[in-house]
Amino acid sequence: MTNYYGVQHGCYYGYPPYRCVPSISFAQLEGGPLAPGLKGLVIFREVPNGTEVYVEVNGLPQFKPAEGNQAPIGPHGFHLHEKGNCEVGDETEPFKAAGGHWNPTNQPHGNHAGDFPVLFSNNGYARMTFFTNKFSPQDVVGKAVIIHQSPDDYRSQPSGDAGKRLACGLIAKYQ
Ligand SMILES: [Cu+2]
Repeated sequence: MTNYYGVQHGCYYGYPPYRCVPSISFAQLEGGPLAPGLKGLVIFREVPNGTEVYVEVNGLPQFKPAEGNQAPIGPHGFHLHEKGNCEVGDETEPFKAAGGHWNPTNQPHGNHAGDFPVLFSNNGYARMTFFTNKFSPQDVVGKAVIIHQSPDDYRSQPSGDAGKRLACGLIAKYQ
């Protein structure tokens, strides 16, 4: 597909450099019943050898340390889930319709393409940028981004024991 300038999508990293038109996809995060004030944006941008993921979120719940066998609230597990469906469903177990982790190469948890770093809240605000070579921005169009109540342990199978789902966002193509 060509864009307005007649340039093929995808980056050409040689010469001339202006022919680079990175593919970009994005998701708007909306909190569910467990975090109704949560709003956020995730941007997936093609960069040399992979994808840069930028996320900015407001309205995360206040941190609560672990107590007994109750997991802490925050830092927040953050993943790609396989189904692009952000229906709330059961209000006590929201966003189950998004399915499990997106795991196209059948890896153990901790190495799923959709395993992301946790989000650290700063009075409800979090921002982070990281790099992954496990997918391109187009690969994740139609998947869902989920923020969880509790941290991912990158160990429990299949999903890291990150607890309930606070927010969901459907990934769409930007360019
Ligand atoms: Cu998840």
